[in-house]
Amino acid sequence: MMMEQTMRWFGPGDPVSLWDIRQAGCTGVVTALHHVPVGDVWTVGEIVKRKIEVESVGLTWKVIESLPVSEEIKQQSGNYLQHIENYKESLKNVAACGLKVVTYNFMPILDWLRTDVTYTMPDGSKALYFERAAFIAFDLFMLKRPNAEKDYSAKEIEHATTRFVSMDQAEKDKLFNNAMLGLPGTEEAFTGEKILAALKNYAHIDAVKLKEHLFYFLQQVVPVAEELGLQMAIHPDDPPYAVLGLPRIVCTEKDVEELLSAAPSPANGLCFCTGSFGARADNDLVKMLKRFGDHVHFLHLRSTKKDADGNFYEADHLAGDADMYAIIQEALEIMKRKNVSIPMRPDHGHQMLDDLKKKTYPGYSAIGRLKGLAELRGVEYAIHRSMQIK
Ligand code: DNO
Repeated sequence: MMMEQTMRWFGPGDPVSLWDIRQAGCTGVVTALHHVPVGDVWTVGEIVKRKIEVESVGLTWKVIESLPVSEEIKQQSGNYLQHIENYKESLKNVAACGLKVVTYNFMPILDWLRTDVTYTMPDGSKALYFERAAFIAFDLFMLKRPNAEKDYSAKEIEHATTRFVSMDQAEKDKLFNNAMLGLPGTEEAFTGEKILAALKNYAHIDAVKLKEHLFYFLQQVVPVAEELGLQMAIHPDDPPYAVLGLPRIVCTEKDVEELLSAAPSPANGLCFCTGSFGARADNDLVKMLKRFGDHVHFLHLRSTKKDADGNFYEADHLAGDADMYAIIQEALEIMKRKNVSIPMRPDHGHQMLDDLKKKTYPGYSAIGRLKGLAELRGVEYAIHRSMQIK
């Protein structure tokens, strides 16, 4: 059994078409109803409409990415109890439409964060990049977050200052815009004021408190998901550590252990993103995969290249720090043992060839992802064949 190969599709507005995705060799897409406001119920009508659209080109839709968790639920404020009820209602509706995996995250305010979404590689293709000194410079000198300096060492502040002084206005503007990019699937960026106002809501929410909120959410929704035959798949935090003073709580093996035991169920699981977990040197990806294999419901395969200063860029899928051979081998072992096919997608990809002339969502160009998928598929195919021969 091979992994189910998918790509993310952002819906009808995505410049990468469903046919492009099919021609890349996928059998399915992962997508979401990005137009439904966060916190509202996904209705059967809207889900079916999207499903028919996907199926009209011969693809399937089984994995949602994402059914977003509202800020109210993360903060346990305002209407959060109603939002949890709405979430359960959405789960019922997606299950009724035959969907299987529900990806979500519990990152406060922001989703993933990069300082440069068009970082030029030596071959001229563009990658996503997180440069720590630039990020600290953004935080201290552009966003001017109150008390930000307390989060950094004197040496880091010195580096960030030198870095900031070296930037011309165009580079500063680019950094600001990149760091303020909104959630994937939207064109909207945050503004400095909006972020600073949103950060205030977390002044009294530390990692311990945020974990309590996550566990409460899980205890509410996981039994419903289990009953419906759905699999919940939490996406790790990216980058996997606190940013802008915000707690990040799905970063390490210990975090995963805790969230799985907070609501024990086969339905409580992971979107195992090798790129996000892999951006920390203390995460042993193969060990984690082995340990949590029964709860891995969806795979994001991507490889970052890190340096000692905390910078990382997204390398070619087989060329980063993640041991993709060992990861795919372990995933195939899990699939064999459980007799299931785990859906995967090549996460992100470089902007290359004709991608460079197009405007796509950062990380989600067609050709770069096609290349990543083709390489990953080759590795999987070879390991799969050798496992059968053994
Ligand atoms: C980035 C993605 C994430 C992911 C969400 C899941 O490219 O992997 O944005 O979709 O965090 O909720």
